Amino acid sequence: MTLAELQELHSLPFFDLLKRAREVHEKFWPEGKIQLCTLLSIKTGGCSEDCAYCAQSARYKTELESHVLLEREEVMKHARAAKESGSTRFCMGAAWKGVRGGTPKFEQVLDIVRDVATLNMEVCVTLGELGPAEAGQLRDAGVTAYNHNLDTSPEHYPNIVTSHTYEDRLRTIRNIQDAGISVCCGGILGLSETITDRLRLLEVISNFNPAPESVPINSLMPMPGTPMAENPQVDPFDLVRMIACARIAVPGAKVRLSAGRTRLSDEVQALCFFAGANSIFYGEKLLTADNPEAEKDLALLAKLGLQTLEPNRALEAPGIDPFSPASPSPDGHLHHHAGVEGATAGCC
Ligand code: SAM
Ligand code: DTB
Ligand code: SF4
Repeated sequence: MTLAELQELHSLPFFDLLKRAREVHEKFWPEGKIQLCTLLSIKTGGCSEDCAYCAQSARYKTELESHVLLEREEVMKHARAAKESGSTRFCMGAAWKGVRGGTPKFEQVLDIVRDVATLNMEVCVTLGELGPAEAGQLRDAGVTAYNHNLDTSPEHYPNIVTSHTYEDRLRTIRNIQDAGISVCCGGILGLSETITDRLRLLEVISNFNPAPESVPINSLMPMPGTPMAENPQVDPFDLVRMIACARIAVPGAKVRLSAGRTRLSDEVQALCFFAGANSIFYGEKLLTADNPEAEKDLALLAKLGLQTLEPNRALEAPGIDPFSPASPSPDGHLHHHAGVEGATAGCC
């Protein structure tokens, strides 16, 4: 979608936007189920990067307890527990600028991925910058999706991060796509961005080819010691609008209502599900920050009559109607690698 199209959508009266998003959601996701994903930080803190929202950056004096890369058995313990609790996707995060093939650390990550892949869950990792060879090795080890967020617009990004560029992020995304791994790419609201920045992010993401498999929408969790520690909370109606726009812009992707749910009421979360969110992080912890209790989430889903999704390691796109104006490329997600260049034109 273009920025102008997104601006037109976003400026609709709230209920008109919700109605449009709901129509797209029901068409692309007729079963209306919610995917449960569990996060684990496998390497915490001490990151060289200066992302202004992140408690794991070594540049800021935060209250975080760092730890080195976890051992395989420790990770497996968490992955098994996640599966038993009903999660169908296990997402492992590492506070690194990126990974390099041939290093003992990367070999250890590959071993961890091979183990977790035996559980028959979707296996997602988020390890920072990635080259083509490393992407291929992760795919061969059993990674089904790679999370690499663009977080905001290309214009606002340098106000948030200076230690790497938007171009660097897009290059990694291209490497993931080329390796045939599904891309999980989204952003954060609450980084002192404008509405235009939010819609520019969606413009870029909606022009990925293949389309992303999932789009996480995080709300900033202000972390003491970071430059964004005092940022105000995002207006819940703005969050719902963003979810609705993401649903329309990337109709075949799971839209994940991600960080920040501890500060959302049940009613706002219900509105987000209505507007097209169909995945959440599930379990008491995100990477380092708090998440709602599992029982509380299950109670909310039950109250809303929402069922949870079964695992899908193939990560196939749902039925895509090639004649619908809201459709992504008819070729779908994983087969056609036109890449992200179209998205970068004029952006960076
Ligand atoms: N180092 C890797 C990277 O930067 O891609 C992976 C880990 S990083 C913590 C993953 C994502 O978590 C970030 O891109 C950002 O969208 C989100 N995130 C980090 N800190 C956050 C916070 N305080 N509030 C909301 N989202 C946050
Ligand atoms: C994503 O978009 N959000 C998750 C996951 N992908 C890796 C991470 C949220 C992190 C929230 C802050 C924390 O736990 O430190
Ligand atoms: Fe490091 Fe990722 Fe945090 Fe940035 S977001 S400081 S790259 S862990």
